[in-house]
Amino acid sequence: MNKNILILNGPNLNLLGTREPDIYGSTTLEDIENNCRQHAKKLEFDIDFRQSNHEGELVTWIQQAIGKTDAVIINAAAYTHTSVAILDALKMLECPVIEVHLSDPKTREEFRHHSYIEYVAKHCISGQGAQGYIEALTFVKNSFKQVSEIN
Ligand code: CA2
Repeated sequence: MNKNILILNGPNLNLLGTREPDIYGSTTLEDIENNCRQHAKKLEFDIDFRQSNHEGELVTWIQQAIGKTDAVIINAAAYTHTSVAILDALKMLECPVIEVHLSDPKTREEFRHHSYIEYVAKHCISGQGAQGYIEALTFVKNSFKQVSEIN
């Protein structure tokens, strides 16, 4: 049976590809979703790809994923640097959490250097643009393979 992967995107990422292409590239979030769907098919994953500008909605979606999702890939956008609420919700998950950023926040303004997501993330991919989401899916696949090899 295919594994279920939840891919969450935080505020403003719905406007991706329309501004600041020097930092975030010209790929739209819809392009990223389509690329993830194609790659997920090869990896035999079912993906649920979502974006919200609202912290509480992201928290609710994470809560709904408890016990139902095999991994969460999250680009929490600006909430990465501010949201204890998202961190607390992610802590309730038993599945792996992978943090993704299009840019590399650690090399940008100081207020982007701290990540709350980092406390729970099994792995973090930054600065790879849209390709980071594909790498995150591949990372998840490889970690499932390793677990099944051990068992
Ligand atoms: O690099 C990333 O993926 C970020 O998570 C993007 C966030 C930023 O606050 C983080 O520090 C790093 C910002 C997303 C803003 O999205 C835009 C969409 C359209 C045009 C410009 C920005």
